[in-house]
Amino acid sequence: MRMSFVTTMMFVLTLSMGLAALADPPDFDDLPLASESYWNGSDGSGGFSSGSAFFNNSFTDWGGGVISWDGFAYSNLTQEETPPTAMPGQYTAITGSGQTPANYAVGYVGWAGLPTMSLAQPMQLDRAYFTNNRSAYYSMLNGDGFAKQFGGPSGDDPDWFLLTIEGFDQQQNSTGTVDFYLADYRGDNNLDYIVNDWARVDLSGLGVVQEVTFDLSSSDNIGDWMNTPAYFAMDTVLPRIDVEIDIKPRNNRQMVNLNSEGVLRLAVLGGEDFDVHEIDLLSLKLADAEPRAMGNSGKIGLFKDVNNDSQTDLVLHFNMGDLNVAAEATELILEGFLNDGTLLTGGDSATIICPGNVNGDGQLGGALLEITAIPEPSVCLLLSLGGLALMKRRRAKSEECASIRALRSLNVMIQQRTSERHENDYSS
Ligand SMILES: [Ca+2]
Ligand SMILES: [Ca+2]
Ligand SMILES: [Ca+2]
Ligand SMILES: [Ca+2]
Repeated sequence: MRMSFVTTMMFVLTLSMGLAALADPPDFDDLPLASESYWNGSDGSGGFSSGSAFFNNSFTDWGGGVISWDGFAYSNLTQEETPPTAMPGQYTAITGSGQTPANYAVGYVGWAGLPTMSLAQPMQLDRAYFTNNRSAYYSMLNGDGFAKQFGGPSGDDPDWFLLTIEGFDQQQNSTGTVDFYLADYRGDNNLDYIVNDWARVDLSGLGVVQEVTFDLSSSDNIGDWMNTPAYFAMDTVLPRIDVEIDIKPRNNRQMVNLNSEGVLRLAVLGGEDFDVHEIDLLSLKLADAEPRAMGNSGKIGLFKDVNNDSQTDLVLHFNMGDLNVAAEATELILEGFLNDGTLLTGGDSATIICPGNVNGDGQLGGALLEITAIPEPSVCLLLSLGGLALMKRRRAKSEECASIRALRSLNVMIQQRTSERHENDYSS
């Protein structure tokens, strides 16, 4: 068992709160900090909270002006702090700013346990952003009294500096690890790099986590001692929730007819632990399309229970023509954010109907007209036989819908009789 006191406290707190609202993403910008300064735990508080996550810190004052710290600090330094500390640049991200302004965290792997982020409740993380601090960056770039210059004199040494991010569930079992190389000289020398901007790191592979630890390792060691300065900088941890959506609620025919001038109706299904009122409506996008106002109300979104489970759902309307979707797609993805910044994603199966693909089988059958490029207006000619214009082109299918829209913009009307011509199921 590696459950810490803090974690135990948070576990008890979570139980007492029951199904709490989803959490604020830690971005460190909620921490009070004078400009061009940092916090390193010198108040002895043992850590800090940002959003709904707690970050550990162990600080020791050895006397005579000598201090040490482990775990996490936070900072908004844009350049090396003055006066210089024993380890110049330890509190400064190499970027000179946060990924989200202005504060960011700095982790240090020391002696008192790994830098650890403890979440107020188990959640799925989507991503976080990482970079080097100045101390580690310049040590690797140039070498210093302890550590080698990465690549060595020849530049050929296959050096590396690795951040290993490990998730733990409520029972403190590992949920997996994510590796992120803060420097990597193992490949072609032209591709060797030391990270110097905020890199987005996908954390979704960790699954649902209660706690996350951060460890560092390097190619440059003496025995068990790592010579590379054991720092990393971190910002903007984004949780995510996967929600259930239903294209055409109560309708199992998932046809999405891009040739239609109509409206696609979609429901985001609420649940006992998910209140659809928490959704930031203006952030939502379905296949790049923003929801449109519903009817004449001017409102985006309607809250009602569409599936009779006594949980309020969110009904949205999208213009079919706004959807940016490949003909071969089999799913439409809704993305957006909750009001607290949590990323929201949901997908539902869809059969995409493009002009010329009237039966949704992905095939453009019945070659009555062959077009190999988007025609110029002056030469635009569309033959219509029996009221049905079928088209065959050698373009990649993903281009078909966009090309057809271009045709439509030339006022070429394609008459197509399908049962999906008019979407009638969006009356609310
Ligand atoms: Ca920030
Ligand atoms: Ca190399
Ligand atoms: Ca449906
Ligand atoms: Ca419902």
